[in-house]
Amino acid sequence: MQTIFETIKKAAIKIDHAIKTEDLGYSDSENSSGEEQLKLDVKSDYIIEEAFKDVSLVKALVSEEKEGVLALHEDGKYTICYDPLDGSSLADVNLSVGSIFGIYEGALEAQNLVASAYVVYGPRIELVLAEKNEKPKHYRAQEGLFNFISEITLDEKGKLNAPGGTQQNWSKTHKTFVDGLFAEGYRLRYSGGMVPDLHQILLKGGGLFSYPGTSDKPDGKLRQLFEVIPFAFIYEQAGGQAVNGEGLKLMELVPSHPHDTSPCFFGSNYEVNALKSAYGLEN
Ligand code: AFP
Repeated sequence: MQTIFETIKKAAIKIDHAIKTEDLGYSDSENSSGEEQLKLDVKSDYIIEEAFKDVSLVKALVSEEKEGVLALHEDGKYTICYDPLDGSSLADVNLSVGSIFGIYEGALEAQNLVASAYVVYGPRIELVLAEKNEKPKHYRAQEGLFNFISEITLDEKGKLNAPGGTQQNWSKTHKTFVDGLFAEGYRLRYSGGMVPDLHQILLKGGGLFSYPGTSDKPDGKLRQLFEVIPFAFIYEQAGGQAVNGEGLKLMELVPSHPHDTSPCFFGSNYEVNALKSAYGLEN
């Protein structure tokens, strides 16, 4: 797994350079979800594909920016599903964006995730790596090298509330629940970038990030393989919870298509248990 983590670090340095030096405009192509691609989306995807193509451990790559599976090494052990530049539409207003990696062994479903990682491209480049039975590890880049900072543990109860999705399309249950957290004094922390928003909750002791099913997006917006499952793994390894709002842990998801989405809630135990109660689910 260290070879894969080192490859992610090399790609991260190159992507950060591209974000800070290259054109932020749109390309003339769309991704497999029909979304217009930024030139940075395409470049970041290229950097990651090039980085992994000679790593014999990697059987295949699945990118949020492309349809299908890119086969690399027949005898490879892992399939890496990744979002090369999540929140890329925020780059042109100088907000933080990120890359997300899910490392799977076997069929592409949550129970086969063996490790995950994400990179935050902000004032500094930050990296979190997570493996089974270990706390997630936080690193910060300095002159191209990643220095270990600490292991990450979520408090039982936090202070931050990151409510995603278009509020006018929330269910009444969800609106009542979110308003209740604010009435308890939670602080709104939502940039529209999943990676920095979830990174902040992890590092600032906890809270809740929610992207529910909405009337316009009943299955949510965030992709299971590239975004939801990798972060669910990290939140559970940090001592928190990650659920879909219908009684399922996100680490039990079985996508039927590589680009399937899911409603998702990630957070400290107090907040996720409160969500389950509000949604009429048993704790
Ligand atoms: P973009 O990649 O289109 O900027 O979307 C970012 C994202 O996928 C994820 O990073 C955010 O958490 C989520 O969308 C924000 O969605 P809303 O703007 O609907 O809250």
